[in-house]
Amino acid sequence: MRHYTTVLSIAGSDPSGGAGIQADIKTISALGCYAAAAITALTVQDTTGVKAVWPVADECLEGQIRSLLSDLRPAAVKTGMLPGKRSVQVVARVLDEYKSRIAHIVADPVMVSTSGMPLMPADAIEAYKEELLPLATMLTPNLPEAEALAGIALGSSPAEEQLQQAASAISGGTHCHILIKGGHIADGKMIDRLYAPGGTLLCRYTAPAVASPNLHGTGCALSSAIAAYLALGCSVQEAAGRAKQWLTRAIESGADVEVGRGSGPPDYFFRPEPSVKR
Ligand code: PXL
Repeated sequence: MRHYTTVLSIAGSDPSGGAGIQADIKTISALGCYAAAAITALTVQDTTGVKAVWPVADECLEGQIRSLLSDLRPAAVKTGMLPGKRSVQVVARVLDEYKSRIAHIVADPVMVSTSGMPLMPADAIEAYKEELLPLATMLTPNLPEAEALAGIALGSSPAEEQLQQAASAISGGTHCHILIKGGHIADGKMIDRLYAPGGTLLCRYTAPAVASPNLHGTGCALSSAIAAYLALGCSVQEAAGRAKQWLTRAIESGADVEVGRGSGPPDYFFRPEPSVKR
């Protein structure tokens, strides 16, 4: 029997197809893996922004994940939008039960949409740090998310030591690597920094800045691509590097494509990989 390399995304739905679970499914598929998806919330949204968020019932969320994990064997799990403290706890509890069967969890701490809609309430942050983070291989905060998780003010252009302190405060005593994304750092350099558990800087990733209005879903896509590359056997450092390279090319390819009236997504399928290696 042949097998797909399966990646499970646990995230919110973006019906415009740019971010959330739709971005995750496209990314995971484009990288040659099999995408399974458990939905944490429905959003009302188009390319101009998020209009409303409807969390799914905790029982429904738990049922989806439990059912998938007892049937499929995902090599990696990615978590995205978790719309409340209870959903963080439900996801963490079920993943903890199945952790011996899941090689990697990549946690994207989605807090606010690009259009400014809060996607995770403040009271969920402690549960996120205490219950989900210890299960994860990698966390992928942007600057405001790193600030909220670390409880350290970073401003818009933090020094290297401040970022390192934040990574150290977030990962604490866990085994979780922290990838602080550079998109919100006001130095124009777009450097992503990967820190080992404990906060030692492992790698700085740079990519040519691409001028594109179509950046909707790039955070979701990056964490899904990292999960896919980990599932395919890459090291943490290699997975983060390859994911950024792939995303940069997807952004370049989608830069002049119009999708709706607002911010469109990158071109996830600029170069799809086959899903079964022969
Ligand atoms: O990009 C963060 C994000 C994640 N998940 C869902 C979203 C968004 C942003 O709009 O809608 C479902």
